[in-house]
Amino acid sequence: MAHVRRGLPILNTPQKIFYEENGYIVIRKNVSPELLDEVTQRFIDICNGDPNHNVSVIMKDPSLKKMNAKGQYLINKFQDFAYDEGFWKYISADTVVDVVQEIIGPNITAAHSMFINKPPNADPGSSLHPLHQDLHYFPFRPADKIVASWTAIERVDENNGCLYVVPGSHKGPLYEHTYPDGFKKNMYHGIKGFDQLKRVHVIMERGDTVFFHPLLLHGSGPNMTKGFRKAISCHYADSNCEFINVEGTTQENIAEEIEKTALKLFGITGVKMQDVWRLKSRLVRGNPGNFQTVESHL
Ligand SMILES: O=C(O)CCC(=O)C(=O)O
Repeated sequence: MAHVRRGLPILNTPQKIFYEENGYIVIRKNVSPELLDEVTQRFIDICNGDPNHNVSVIMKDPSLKKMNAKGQYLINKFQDFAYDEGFWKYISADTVVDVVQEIIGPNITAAHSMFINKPPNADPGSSLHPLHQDLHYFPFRPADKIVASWTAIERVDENNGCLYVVPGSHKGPLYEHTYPDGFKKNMYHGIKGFDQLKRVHVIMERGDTVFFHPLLLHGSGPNMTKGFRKAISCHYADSNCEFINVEGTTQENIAEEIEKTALKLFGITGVKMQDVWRLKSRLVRGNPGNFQTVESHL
């Protein structure tokens, strides 16, 4: 039976067809301004040194570090905050999760979460995100049972580094990812040789959310404005997704980096990429399936 809100389907048939054909769908005014204010304030407070949080990874823009920038003028990403009750309000927001349920079904695990900030004045090579597919980072399948939400916290367009996508590319394979030529940021892998593909810039207003498939080719440009470009995002998987062994696949390079980072940040030895995903994931709705097989989280 179709999932409904106030008597209307969450996604209508043309929206479902658009997602299936293009690998993404934008839902306008999907997240309330109040919730966006709350998560933004939480981001700023933690950037300013509030120690009371459960954010696993806090990343600084390397070009802004050299300029001695501070706080939200320096920090460009929070990652893995499913166990932070402030950010959990976004991850578990009904307006987001109802759309996710339409795409991947009722058993939903939040597998990866990010607050992405593009501060002003960064080196453009550092501010951009190269063309990539998110499935490169995920050791679970099937790909059709994974979806990302990405919500604009302010208007995003080509001037401040909105997302761009290659419509329909989710129907292709997972490509080999490596570090791009030029600026290298930890784990920002990209694919090479696809510059001729037609890119669509996804222009969005505050509160709009784009939902997209993990094989969709996408990236974002640099923020060339004097303001910030902030967004909040979560990758959701059907909890019944199966973990895979990535040895001997194109994902071996990222597995190695993730395992080394887990050792450096958390002192966990012998950890496999699959364990990292189990540790940081959190059940959102339905049955726990294959993800919540360990007690603690990072
Ligand atoms: O927010 C951005 O600029 C890009 C985010 C993205 O593509 C990702 O983290 O996979």
